Amino acid sequence: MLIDLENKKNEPSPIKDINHNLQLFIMKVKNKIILAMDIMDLKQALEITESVSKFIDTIKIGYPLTLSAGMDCISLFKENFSSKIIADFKVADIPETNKKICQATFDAGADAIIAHGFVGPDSVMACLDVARNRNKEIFLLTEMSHPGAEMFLKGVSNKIAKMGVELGIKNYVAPSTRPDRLKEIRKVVGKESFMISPGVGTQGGDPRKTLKYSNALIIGRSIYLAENPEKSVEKIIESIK
Ligand code: FNU
Repeated sequence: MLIDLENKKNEPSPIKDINHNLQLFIMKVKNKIILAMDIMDLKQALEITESVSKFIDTIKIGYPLTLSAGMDCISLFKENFSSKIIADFKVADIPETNKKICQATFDAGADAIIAHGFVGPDSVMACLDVARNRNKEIFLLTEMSHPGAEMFLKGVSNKIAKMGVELGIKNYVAPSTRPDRLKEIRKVVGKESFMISPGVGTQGGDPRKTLKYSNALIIGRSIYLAENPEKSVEKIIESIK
């Protein structure tokens, strides 16, 4: 069951000392496509990114690549491709540990980090504080795109998004695979927020439908596993014109 925000209006908010101006930046994404580079072989990851680099200026790097190639690959990709790097570390720990994870990630050169919202406002604030101090950004993950997210996350994602708004967060992640949920989450975060969506292509999400509500698509396998990644990106760009 979805959280009915209208009926929860009178509930006291658990969030105190909110600074609505904590996050002021909105990322610009070329062609509305963020490349999810999850290839675990560094050489191959660099080659494929190179082949699509004229269309892409934002790359999402997560555990698959950093755990196999090391954190240095963040600045390597950033410099090689003059790209913004979103570190998809789905940060979900106690505040003190979240702080350390964000510090290390921004030290490695990331421009933004994805943090889970289900851990609550103190943990999210810890990420936001580090980001604010370094002029970096956080993306708040509301609901995930895979089928299993229906069991727990789907039921609380409106509430997570609402918490993000109360914390002054401007960037969100929401699932391309559930346009109805994208619509709902967009309503909660408002039209000024910046929403990016994974789950496009291989997981079943449709680029056009997704961009009705989201600002940019996160795409991995439909590009990097394609026989011709460059053509694949061109086709996606054509399909969203
Ligand atoms: P592709 N990703 C996701 N769903 O798929 N960060 C989420 O809810 C989420 C993500 C990531 O399917 C996933 O880890 F919060 O090959 C992968 O890196 O296009 C990318 O988005 C999707 O990859």
